[in-house]
Amino acid sequence: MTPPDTTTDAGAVGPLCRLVAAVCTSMRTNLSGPAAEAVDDVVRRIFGPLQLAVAGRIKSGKSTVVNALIGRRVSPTDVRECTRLVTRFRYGTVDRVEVVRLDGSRAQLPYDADGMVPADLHVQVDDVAFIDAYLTSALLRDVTVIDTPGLGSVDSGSVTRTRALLGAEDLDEASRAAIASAEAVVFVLTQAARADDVEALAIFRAATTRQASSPINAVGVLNKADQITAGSDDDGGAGVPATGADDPMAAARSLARAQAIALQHRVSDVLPLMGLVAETAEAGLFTEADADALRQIAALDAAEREVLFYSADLFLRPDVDVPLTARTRLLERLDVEAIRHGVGMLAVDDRLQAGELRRRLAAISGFGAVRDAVDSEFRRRADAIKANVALASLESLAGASPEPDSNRIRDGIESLLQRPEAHRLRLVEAASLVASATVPLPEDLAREVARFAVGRTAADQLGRPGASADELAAAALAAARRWRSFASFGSTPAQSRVAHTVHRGYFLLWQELQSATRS
Ligand SMILES: Nc1nc2c(ncn2[C@@H]2O[C@H](COP(=O)(O)OP(=O)(O)OP(=O)(O)O)[C@@H](O)[C@H]2O)c(=O)[nH]1
Ligand SMILES: [Mg+2]
Repeated sequence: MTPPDTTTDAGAVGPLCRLVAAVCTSMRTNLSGPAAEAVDDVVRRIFGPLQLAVAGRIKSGKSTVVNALIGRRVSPTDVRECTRLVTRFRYGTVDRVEVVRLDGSRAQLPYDADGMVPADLHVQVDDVAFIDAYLTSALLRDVTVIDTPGLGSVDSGSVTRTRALLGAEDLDEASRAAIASAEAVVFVLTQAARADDVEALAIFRAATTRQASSPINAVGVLNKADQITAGSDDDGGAGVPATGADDPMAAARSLARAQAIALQHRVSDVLPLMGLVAETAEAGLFTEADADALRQIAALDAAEREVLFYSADLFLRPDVDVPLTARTRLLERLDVEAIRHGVGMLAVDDRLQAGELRRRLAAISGFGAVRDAVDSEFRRRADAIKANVALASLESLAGASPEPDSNRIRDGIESLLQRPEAHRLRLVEAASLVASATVPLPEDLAREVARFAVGRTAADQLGRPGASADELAAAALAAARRWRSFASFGSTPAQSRVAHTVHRGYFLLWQELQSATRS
């Protein structure tokens, strides 16, 4: 078997992944060449970092969010050819860009002078499958971040858009394949054209495995929060001025809540974000010169200053006593609303230096919550997420393979699922079904199943932080009883199957906790 990718540490590989990998290794010896190779691929992915795709409509700010996550401005955020291609940002000790052609050959390139993936790839774009960009970044050790081409079209209302939304022209085969390998997703949404966002999400789901987009492993980001104005749209009637000095995110937060409810079966939450500010702050692009420019704007006559904040055009009007180059830079790094907030911070304390301004801008950008979601919902749950995706890959491989391979793979899966320690895999699958409302359950039960399926410790799983082992055992037993009666009474056959899985999960956990307290 080809050795797994060793360019990363195996942080994501936990007991469930090891279990699936062991079953793969034992089943592959009886398989024919192509099936064995496909199983090797599954194993390679198990031992690689979590594959996190950033997806969304064209120009929603996907590349900007990618850069903020990586902490470096590497992915181009304007209209250039590589934005139409899938780019995988991977951990590597030597910075390099590899263009992977459809025939599998690779061409190496350096990053451009600005440290970005180069605009000119020196190859026919039609021949390119995707781009692998290697760099050192703490996040990339455990997570490969995949920047995806925008779904849908900016040309709203046109025939092109409708056809594009039907999926036919959205993704070429190579992009589709690269996206299909995603194990978790950040969906970048915007206020504008929300119907497009939702349809983009549906197209993305169609291009991925079922597991790649359920609330278990998908989170939404409401980007361009700085441009979201209350009352300008049906945003739940936030009634808060967009520029409210107290909470610059108030309008965006309210809209994000409404979107989270609308998309509750697709994503775990929708988090408001000023992506551009996050990128600038995280990639260290806010300099003393920028702080100086903000200070100069703060020193302008109040009326003159307010006119600047009306629009990007007015911000760059020629007759203002702050150098145009400095204002252009600010506009590119923060945009008008965040500049206004920066100026507001200086109005309170004009001694703030670039470092502190950067920290405060980062704090209002909403990026902390996005990073936490990636960390706690994806990176730390990677074992369960990856193992479940691997299992789904094996199931579809069984379906696609001729006999006797098909049966052998199915036998392997069956023997895996018989093992008590693999029950968590069934739980994660059940939780995905419930979270995506494929099997509807009352909201409190749905939340319980999700928590139980992906919690890292027994206390996490039972929602009892700080409880003693005895208390946890009692809670597990009580929950097992509750779910057994739910499985038997008052549920549909599909709900009953889920309830049996959850009941058995609690029962196994109770046994485990019992034996732990006895030893
Ligand atoms: N005001 C504002 N602008 C943003 C924000 N996030 C991104 N942008 C800008 O929106 C434009 C598009 O951002 P990209 O990151 O290139 O968007 P994308 O989704 O990758 O675009 P495609 O790959 O072409 O589909 C850029 O000019 C960004 O600077 C934000 O939070 N606020
Ligand atoms: Mg892009």
